[in-house]
Amino acid sequence: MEITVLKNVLIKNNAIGNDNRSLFNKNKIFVANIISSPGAGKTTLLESTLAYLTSRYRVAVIEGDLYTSRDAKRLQPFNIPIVQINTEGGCHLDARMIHGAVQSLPLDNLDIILIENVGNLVCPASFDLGEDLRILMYAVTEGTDKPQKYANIFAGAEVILVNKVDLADLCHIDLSELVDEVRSVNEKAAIFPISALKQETLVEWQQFFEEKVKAKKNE
Ligand SMILES: Nc1nc2c(ncn2[C@@H]2O[C@H](COP(=O)(O)OP(=O)(O)OP(=O)(O)O)[C@@H](O)[C@H]2O)c(=O)[nH]1
Ligand SMILES: [Mg+2]
Repeated sequence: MEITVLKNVLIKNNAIGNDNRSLFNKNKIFVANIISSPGAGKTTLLESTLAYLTSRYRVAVIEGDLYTSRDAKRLQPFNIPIVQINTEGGCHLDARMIHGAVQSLPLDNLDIILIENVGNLVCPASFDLGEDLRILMYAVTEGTDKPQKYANIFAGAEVILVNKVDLADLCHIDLSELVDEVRSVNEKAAIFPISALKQETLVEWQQFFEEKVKAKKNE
């Protein structure tokens, strides 16, 4: 019985996710869903890339958090539309929440929506939000064993940003071993080792992202 209920939830979520995708496609908005465990560096990445992105594109952010608006406040200086979703304890964003959030965004005046999901390495894997790109951020401080332990979320990502590489030596992490572990559950994802605090490590990733945005504009 419980399994049936869960299935129904996911079927409904996927239907709304598809509606979101149609809406984004109609408006040629590129949407990225950024997933990670708590504290891997999602908001730091947004802080480091929004200056560049907003100088070229019309960007909005949807922030997912259990309770606070702290991440949204960190992004206020960029002066862009930001919607904060508080899940009140819920461990992921779902398509219905995104559908609600976009009602207050100027959809005919946007190129990119960046969604920061709730920090969690399990639940967000199951919920399609209607995004074009699913980005998993993973900090080296989390160890080399997690790709296989949390295989679902690693397998479902099109991009894996291996963050905090500046701390790799301190944490006794061998980056090539970590990449091999990621590859053991996801052969195709584009993998970028970065440090969200250091602009110079973000260049390749930003180029990749920008190409995706442009490709959607020209579809
Ligand atoms: N050394 C180092 N610290 C980082 C890096 N990226 C983020 N941090 C730090 O990690 C901490 C958490 O970063 P956040 O950006 O708040 O992480 P988050 O994923 O948004 O966290 P939640 O939204 O709570 O899930 C902060 O103290 C950041 O300064 C990095 O590349 N290197
Ligand atoms: Mg955050």
